[in-house]
Amino acid sequence: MRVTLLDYGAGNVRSVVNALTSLGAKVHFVEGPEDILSAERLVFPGVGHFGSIMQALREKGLLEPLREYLRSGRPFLGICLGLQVLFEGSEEAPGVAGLGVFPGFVRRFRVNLPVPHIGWNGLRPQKPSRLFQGLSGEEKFYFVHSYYVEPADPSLALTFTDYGVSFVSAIEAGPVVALQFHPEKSGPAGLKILENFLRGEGEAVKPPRVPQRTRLAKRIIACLDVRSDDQGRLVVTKGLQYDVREAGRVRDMGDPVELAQRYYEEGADEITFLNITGFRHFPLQDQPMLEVLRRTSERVFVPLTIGGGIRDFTDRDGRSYTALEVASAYFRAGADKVSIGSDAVYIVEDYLRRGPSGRSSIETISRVYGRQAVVISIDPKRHYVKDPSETPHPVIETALPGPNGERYCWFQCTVKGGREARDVDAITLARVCEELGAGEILLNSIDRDGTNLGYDLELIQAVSEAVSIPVIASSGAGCEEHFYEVFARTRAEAALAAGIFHRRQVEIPAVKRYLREKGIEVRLV
Ligand code: 1PR
Repeated sequence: MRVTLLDYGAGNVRSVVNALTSLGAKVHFVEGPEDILSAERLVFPGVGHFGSIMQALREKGLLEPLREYLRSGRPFLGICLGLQVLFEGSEEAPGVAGLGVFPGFVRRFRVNLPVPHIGWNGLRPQKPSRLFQGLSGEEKFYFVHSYYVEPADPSLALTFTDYGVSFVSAIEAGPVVALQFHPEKSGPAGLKILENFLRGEGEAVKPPRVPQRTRLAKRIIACLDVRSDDQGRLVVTKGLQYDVREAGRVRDMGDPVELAQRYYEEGADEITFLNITGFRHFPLQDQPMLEVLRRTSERVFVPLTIGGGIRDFTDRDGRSYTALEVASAYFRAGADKVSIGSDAVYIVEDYLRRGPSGRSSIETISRVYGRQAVVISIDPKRHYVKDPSETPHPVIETALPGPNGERYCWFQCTVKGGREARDVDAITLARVCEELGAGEILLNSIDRDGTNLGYDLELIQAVSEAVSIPVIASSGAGCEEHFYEVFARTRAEAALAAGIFHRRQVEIPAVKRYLREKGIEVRLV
């Protein structure tokens, strides 16, 4: 089945292509106006900024062909910005006209909640549609956006979603459908919607169980620490307090692509790969890691994050690469987000001395790919003091006293996989990174990593209270109760674990069922 894809060149459309291909579609790219006019089915996955997308369409001479196609009665699927540009204009780009196919405007969220709205949320269908065939109504879909459409004609709304406000999360008008969420990143439910669009036949239905109000789910993330073993093969490994060797050999927990696929099938809401020796090697020479990402993104349809070695780099021949170039290679290989570790510490040290440079990896990558694509991975260690006056860093009074009975501690950042401690604390680091454009914090703990003792709740609470972007709690999960604790007692939006999943001590479905029973909103597959 032939699908024409409109890629205006701003972002990663690989996941949309992978999802369509996995459903048997043959994807052709729009190269000029005639490809739009001759398309049988057109898919428009918009990424980036409303103003840039409209400018790119104008410069490529695609505006009129697109309007003509939308009037032609042939199937159209818009995704995210591919929905928003159908309207007259957006608060994101005042004065820039949209396609104006439907009357109405695009508004920014003005809610007392973190913006962008990132994560898995539900749908409240407003009318029957072929797209809902095979759905129960309880599924959740992956959203990442700061703006939503307000159609002037209420009958356009296909679904509503709640996030501080009820907003239109999908529209349908004859053969034209457009979705605010990303079906290509929404697991089996998203693939079902894409399949229903591609089939384009059958009865319009309403799912049997429609929620009264939809809720954002807390996310469960599976993390794969990847490095070469002593034979040079890339393997998933797992450390204890960051030491990944056992009897002198790198612990081998399995193949990265196979494990990622297993976690996807078990219901992981995201998969994170950390190339843990990325600080030593140059990641663009690390073709196997790019290949792992490519192969994973062909079969795993939830968001993928990659970390390790995202920084400016000069290779042996003296050629320099920017962190943005490194990140772009990862996005092209199928990543949705990159995670920055050591470089974030150096950036914050520099910021505290001189203020923002405008050229750091955090600033450059978030300007091009958006805030939501930049995660900061922090590797802190507890540093105990007898009295808060001993340090200029923000201290907490801890319920877990230090080795000499110290009642206070601060959380010291490290670089190079925990090998080197720096004079920066995790709270300051998180705050500055948010200001520079980071979209999420992945908060590890060297003290808890691999111990199964539970998350460092004091650390997670301190950092998540200091920022308004989502915090992913990491390190130490040992049983279902630990996941509940972190959601009940801190403001973490997501919980990440590695060892217990690799060793099958606890599996993802069991974690989610436990959380659901305790009243925590989760996505069940
Ligand atoms: O500094 O930008 O090159 O990034 C390197 C990345 O690799 C950082 O994100 C850093 O956290 C990670 N990393 C470096 N060395 C190690 C190591 O283990 N020796 N792994 C490492 C960090 C921590 C988590 C782990 C959780 C959960 N691993 O990723 O998965 O602690 O584990 P658990 O559930 O088993 O307790 P750069």
